[in-house]
This record gives sequence, C-alpha cells and structure tokens, in this order.
Amino acid sequence: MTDNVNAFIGLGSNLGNREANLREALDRLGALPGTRLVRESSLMETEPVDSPPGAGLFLNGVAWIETSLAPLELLESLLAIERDLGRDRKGQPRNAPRTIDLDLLLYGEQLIDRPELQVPHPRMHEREFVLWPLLQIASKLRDPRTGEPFADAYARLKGS
Ligand code: PH2
Ligand code: MG
Ligand code: MG
Repeated sequence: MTDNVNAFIGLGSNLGNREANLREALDRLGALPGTRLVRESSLMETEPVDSPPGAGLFLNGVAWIETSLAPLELLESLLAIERDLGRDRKGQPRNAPRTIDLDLLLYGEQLIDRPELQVPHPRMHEREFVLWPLLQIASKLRDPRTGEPFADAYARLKGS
C-alpha cells in the first residue's frame, strides 16, 4: 500500500452491451480496496484505431480514481475486472474486439517502464479517444514525461 495517488483509467468497449460494460467497470473501480472514484467522463463513441478489419465502434471514457493500491496491484485489479466482465484474451489477435479494456493511463506523476506495465500509457498522447474524455475531467493535466499539457497534445492532434 502507498499514500493515496490520483490515477487515470481509460475505458473502452466494442463488444456486447458497451454502455453496460463500462458502467459495471466504473462501479467495480470505485469498489476496489483503498480506492475512490473521483470523477468520470462522459462516454464517447469512436471509430476503432489499429483494430482488425470489421471491428465495431467503441464506446470510450476515462475515470479519475484516488487509490492507495500500488501500480502493479492496480494493474492486477484492472485485469481481474476485465476477466470478470468477460474479456477473453486467449488466441485473439492484437486489439481484437473486447467487452472491456481498462488501461492504466497515469499513476500520479510516476514514470513506469516494466515489461508488464508502462505508465504513462505509451500512446495516450496521440489518441483522441483517450485525450478528449481525459481533458473533460482534468483539463489542466500535464504529461509527466514531457511536462506538456495534454490540452496541447490534443490541439496538435486536431490540427489547430
Ligand atoms: N483501444 C485499442 C485499439 N483501438 N480504438 C478506439 N476507438 N478505442 C479504443 O479504446 C481502442 C481503439 C487498444 O486497446
Ligand atoms: Mg487499450
Ligand atoms: Mg488494455
């Protein structure tokens, strides 16, 4: 256990009842030990990015939690929620359709680079389906890798 840390979780679903999957995941995030759901974004329907042909539209959102779980404990908890919600990773191609995907985007200002966990999420700054909901709930947040406001990364993405 560590002191309470602000962490941000990206949520995505493009299989089954997408909204029910995301709502259930949000409930379970808030019920994790030592964890409180601080804020949740609205849900956004997005085109699949880097997904196999025929993948359906995603519903995406971001949750802000405050947690005393250590990063790897939190990762294990996210994977357990994914399994509970019917995520099947066996024999699936990369980025195959999934009932739920929970990505640890940010864990305080920590930089983590381990085989099983990279934080910040390596591609978060170039994904509109992450940045838009993230900025909705934390507009001033900066990328701890560079110090750049995520709002600037989003503006660049949108070509403005
Ligand atoms: N997740 C991916 C790959 N592509 N595309 C969208 N629109 N939303 C996602 O959550 C997403 C994706 C890998 O996890
Ligand atoms: Mg993902
Ligand atoms: Mg994932």
